[in-house]
Amino acid sequence: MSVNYAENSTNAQNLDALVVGAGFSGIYQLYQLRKRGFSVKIFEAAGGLGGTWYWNCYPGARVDSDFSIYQFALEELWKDWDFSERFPGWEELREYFHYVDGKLNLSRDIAFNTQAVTTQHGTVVHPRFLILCTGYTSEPYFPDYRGLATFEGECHHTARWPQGGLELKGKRVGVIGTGASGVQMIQESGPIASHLTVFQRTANIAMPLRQIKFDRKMHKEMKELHPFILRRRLQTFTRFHYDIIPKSLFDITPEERILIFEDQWSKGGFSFWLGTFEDIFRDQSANDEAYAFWRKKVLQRIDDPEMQRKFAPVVQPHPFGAKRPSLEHQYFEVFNRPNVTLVDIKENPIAEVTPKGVKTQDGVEHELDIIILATGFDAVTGSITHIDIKGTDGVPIRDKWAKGASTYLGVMTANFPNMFFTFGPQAPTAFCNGPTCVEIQGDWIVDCIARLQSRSLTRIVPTRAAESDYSKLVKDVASTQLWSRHKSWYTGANIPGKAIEPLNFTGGVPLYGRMLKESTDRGFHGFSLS
Ligand code: N01
Repeated sequence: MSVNYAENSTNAQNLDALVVGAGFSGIYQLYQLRKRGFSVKIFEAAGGLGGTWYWNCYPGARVDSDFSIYQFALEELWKDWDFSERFPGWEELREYFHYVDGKLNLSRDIAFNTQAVTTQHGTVVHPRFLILCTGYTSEPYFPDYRGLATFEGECHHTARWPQGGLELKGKRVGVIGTGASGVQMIQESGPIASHLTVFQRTANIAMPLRQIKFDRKMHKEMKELHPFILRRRLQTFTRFHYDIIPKSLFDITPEERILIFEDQWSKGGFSFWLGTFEDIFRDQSANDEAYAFWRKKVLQRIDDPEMQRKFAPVVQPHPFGAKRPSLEHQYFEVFNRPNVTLVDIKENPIAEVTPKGVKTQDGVEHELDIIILATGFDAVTGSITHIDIKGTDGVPIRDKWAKGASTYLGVMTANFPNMFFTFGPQAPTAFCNGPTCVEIQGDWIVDCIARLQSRSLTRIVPTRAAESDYSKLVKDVASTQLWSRHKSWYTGANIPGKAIEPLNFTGGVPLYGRMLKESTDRGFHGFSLS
């Protein structure tokens, strides 16, 4: 395998492994492979570490998982680092990556501003293994609006936010999209913009974040708890430190159910989703109960009856959780402000972008200084299919997966020997706490490379039969769950022309981990070795 690269040069020529991407996964691979004595480098397209936390530096961008599980579980790192908030923002996460760099001495093996390509001239490196750690929400989706290029103001995608920042204060700001990025942008910009216009296609069943700021005493208490949290996360379905309640909400009295809902609601974060009843994920009537509870809470926060109808209709816009719920802290209140307008683009779609703003189909031109595209990502597969990589049969990965992704165990794909990926299709990915998933897949990959070396083997590739069986399993599991039947980035339905399919393995991380281990224990069952 040879991979060309553009721009920065490194001395990397013959490597054991080339890692693409310097977010959580790539860093973990570099650290663990180096520790085992392998030569390894990272190519990173960005100018710094952090992956998603490098690109998503828009106002209000912050993580939606508790800091305690959203960091590396390596003791040499967590014992000396304190986050100041329960859900840290991008600035603090960048500081954390800087700290990790200093502790683990990472940058000496990373070529920044460097993209892995196969067409451009440049130095060629010859890694024995290629590990794509390119993230699942890395490839931004830009809608193809007529006239977008003619807009005279500033227009930015949230995931390509200017690194130097952008002044929103006193500006006429338009946000297109109300997913997690949109929610965060809207609640930050509403109070400071002269006017904020939000273009909403689908209402967001967003839940309370419940931020906490920590003082020194709390840090001390949390450090004592940390080893227990790290162990607890290894016992749960999604590797969060709380778990889905393994019973139906109809098996208990309505009173008991309400008390459990209230309890989980008050905890904030994903507790009301990943910490409630198992049938919410598969049974529409159970799911409707959760939505009814959510709706009652949210209606109290919105003044205008018309706005209430837009944000919390009687009938769910989609089953609760079928799109990843966003976390908010003043989102609904923003729409009570006189300087904020909601435009329902399901009823009245965007017709075009003009030099002055956004024109909707009713002929109204919404004049803007800044357009923010919070329109999401070609998620899960996009960051892999946008790299020009060909298999041994000459077929590029984007063509192989054009009608649907197929992998074995969500870590490799047939015809692409020695190419691994993390946080990609058919793995728990979006249904797993990120840094934990990185460890599970990362440890497996490092162990695989070490075992091959110890047996003097140089090549590993999944068999087509194993890939086909595994891909069927992913679809069978998903077919029992509500999310797989609704349009979202979980299924690729957010990208025009993309195959619609379940992109994640949702049988739980414990089962996923067992399948990986079982393959290794059975001599890399499902793989062809040579
Ligand atoms: O993207 P999204 P995101 N015209 O796809 C709308 C992570 N994340 O960047 O729902 C008009 O969820 C689209 O409308 P609809 C997290 O995993 C985490 O917000 O398709 N509108 C939707 O409202 C998250 O789930 C955080 O009808 C268009 C929005 O744009 C994932 O990234 C923060 C449109 C896209 O929402 C993706 O979140 C940010 C069009 N042509 C991101 N196309 C944290 O909190 C799309 N939309 C940690």
